[in-house]
Amino acid sequence: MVTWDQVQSAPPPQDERAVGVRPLREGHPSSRFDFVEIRGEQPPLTLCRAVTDGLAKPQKELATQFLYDHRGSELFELITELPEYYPTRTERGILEARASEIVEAVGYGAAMIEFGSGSSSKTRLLIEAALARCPTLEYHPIDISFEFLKLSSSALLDAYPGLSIRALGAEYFDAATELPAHDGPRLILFLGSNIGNLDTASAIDFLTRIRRHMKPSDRVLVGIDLVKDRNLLEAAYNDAQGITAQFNMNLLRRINRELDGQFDEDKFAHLAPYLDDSARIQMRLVSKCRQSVAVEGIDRVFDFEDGEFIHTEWSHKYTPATFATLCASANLQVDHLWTDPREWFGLAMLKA
Ligand code: AVI
Repeated sequence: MVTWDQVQSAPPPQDERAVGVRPLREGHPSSRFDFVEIRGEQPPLTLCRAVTDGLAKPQKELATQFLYDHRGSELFELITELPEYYPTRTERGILEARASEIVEAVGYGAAMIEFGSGSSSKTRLLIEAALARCPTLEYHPIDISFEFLKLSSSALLDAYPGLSIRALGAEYFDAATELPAHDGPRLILFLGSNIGNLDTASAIDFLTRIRRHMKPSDRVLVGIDLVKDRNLLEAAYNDAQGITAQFNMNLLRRINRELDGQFDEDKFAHLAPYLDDSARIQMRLVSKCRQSVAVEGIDRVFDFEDGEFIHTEWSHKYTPATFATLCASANLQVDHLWTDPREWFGLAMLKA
């Protein structure tokens, strides 16, 4: 058994950036667990830079990644359980019904690589289906959160004796160019409609990076939220309990806390309209009046007109055709699309 203490004894990633791959767990007591950190060539975007640059643009914006601090991640977990937020439970339903079929569509003895693995809770369905077919499985979760990787790896290793884990601490884009090697086929997972949060150019760039390293037997499984009635879409991002509003507003709280900002939450509102022409939800923080907000930590004052908004997130919705076009731009082909009976969500299997 791999204990929490054993996994926890992995040293945390260091703050300094260095290019390359650094094994952190030499001599670990469990030969079934390994952790590697991939450091990108670019230094990571800091909140300081994101605020300084993003709020100086004519269309003010804050980079989506800063929604996910500890509190933001907790709030997102709550979002996934909201009655209006259908994507998580719908994707889970598809996996419950189709996991064996999905695993069978990839060759015997495939390794699994997962981008943005988080708690890996939905992935368990695929892991179980794979282990029902083949007694051992190599799983490579990739997440920027070292904490999440440790926690979820410990639980998975305890639950599945046939599993071995080589966790990667990395940003998606850095990991996409360092796909873990495996002699047999690889099933690369990008679940949860996370692709929808990338703008179109970034989504193509991400898929292209993966495509460059794919063997003919490899497959990519992508979770996509499908275009549907706008009322359903807008309800999912403007929930009655106001949890999504708190998730969005947490960004202003974070700036106040980390950069000595003076944002008054009562003077901003959360709004997430569905934009028909680009088939995406836009999360906004709307200024309720004309105001100037100081952010003392970066020595800046930002002026807002009444009704002016800060863009915080895109959430793209696809049709089978628009998603196939996106994939074709990355030289990938949709081999199969599994959906729920209402066709609200899809799991697309891509091949090179
Ligand atoms: C993480 N991602 C897929 C969510 C989505 O649906 O786009 C993020 C989210 N933002 C607001 N609610 C959920």
